Parts: sequence; C-alpha cells; structure tokens
Amino acid sequence: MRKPFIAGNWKMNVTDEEALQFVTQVTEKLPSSDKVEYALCAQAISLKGMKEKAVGTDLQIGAQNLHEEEKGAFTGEISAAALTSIGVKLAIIGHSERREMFNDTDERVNAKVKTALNHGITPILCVGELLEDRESGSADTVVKAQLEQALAGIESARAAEVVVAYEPVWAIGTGKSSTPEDAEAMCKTIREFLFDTYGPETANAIRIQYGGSVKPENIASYMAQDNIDGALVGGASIDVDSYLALIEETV
Ligand code: G2H
Repeated sequence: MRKPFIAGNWKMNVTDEEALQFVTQVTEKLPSSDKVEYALCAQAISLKGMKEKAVGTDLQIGAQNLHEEEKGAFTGEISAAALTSIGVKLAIIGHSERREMFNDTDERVNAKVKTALNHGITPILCVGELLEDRESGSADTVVKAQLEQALAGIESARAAEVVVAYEPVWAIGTGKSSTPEDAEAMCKTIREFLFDTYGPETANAIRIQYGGSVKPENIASYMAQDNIDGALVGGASIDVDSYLALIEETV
C-alpha cells in the first residue's frame, strides 16, 4: 500500500515571517502521519527556521529546487549538501516553471534527481504536458519521454525513492484542473511506464501525485483514483485552514 503524500509548493509567495508563523499554527493541528504524509516546500531562506519549528512533528520541509553539482561557482544556487546539513530531505525537481524559465532541461533534471538521491533527498520529480501537446494527442508521448530522460541511469532500488508529480502545465495556477478521470489516465500511463522500466515492485512502490489547481473541494476526487497517491498543491497550500483541509480530505 502506498501512503498518500500531500506536498505544498509555496513557490515565491511566502515571506520568512509568514512561513514560520504558518508552521507554528499548522503543527498544533496536523493529524498523525499514520495514514497520510505531508510536506511544505518553501523558499530556501525559510527552510532552516521551518525545520526548527517542525521538530517533534511529522511535518516534512522541502526545497523547491537544488543544483545538480556538488559545490562550486554557482552563484545563487542551493546544493544538496547544504540542504541535508539543515536536515532537509525533500526537494521538488523539474517543476514546469523551472523547466520553462530557468533552463531545467531534461538532462539537468536527470542530473538533479541523481544528486538528490545520492544525498538521501527524496525528489518530487515533476512531469507534465503543455496544452498544445494535449490538443495534438501527444500528451502521453511527451510525459513518457520526460520520465525516460529524468530517470535515465537510475536503477530500480533507487527509483523507488522517487515521488513523481504529474502536473499538466495548462492546469497550473490557472484554476483549470484536469478532470480526475484524465489525471488518472495519465497517472496510469506513468505507472505502466514505471512497470515496463523497473518491474512491478518498484512501479507499485513509487508514489504519483497529481498537481494543478488542487484545492480542498476537489482533492478527494483525485485521491479516489487508483494511480493517484497524493497531490502537489500550490495556491491552496498557502492558507493554514486550506492546507489542513487538504490533508483532512485525504485521510
Ligand atoms: C502546480 C501547483 C503546485 P497550483 O504548479 O505545484 O500549483 O496548485 O497553484 O496550480
């Protein structure tokens, strides 16, 4: 059985003060993580403080990116070693906003996933098609190609640690969510790809999240699908009550 996993992706919307306040408020009310895992992925500046505030709780704190190299002259970037030095063991990798605006090519995404795994950081690997891909009927091909490249050279045992987030780009922050049936169809395609690549044990262990305008009102309809094991949530994870409701609706 795969345990559901709800991760908030705050993007660049929450200040450090707000982030710390949020953790203080939310940790008082979070349910036990027996049935559902939960995380918040914040701007790098807040990660250490959030980790400190979350001590003794099951709230996971994650980064929104990391650099593929171990160290060096990469001004403004964040290394995996720096993340683990403050206890961060989760990072979103290859979000479509980074693919589109920050040159996260498939090759770099692959290198970042490997670096994360080498450091014991769970990557939330984002894949998803553009609107034009869906309209031209090539969504499956595009997503499978992204997965193939992102997971190249990663053997089965390590791949089991990866969380895949399927986020159709046209559904991100637009209010236009994919129907649960369409999301399930793609997540099933992803599962089948993982099955063909890694065999049943790893394919069945990997959690697949849906992302794209998920909110408390619609999360249950995604979670009811066989191949959807959680959600990566942007806008609706920024409010304490909404974040808690997302988790409650999942249990
Ligand atoms: C998709 C998602 C979070 P939102 O990017 O990764 O954002 O829920 O605001 O569509």
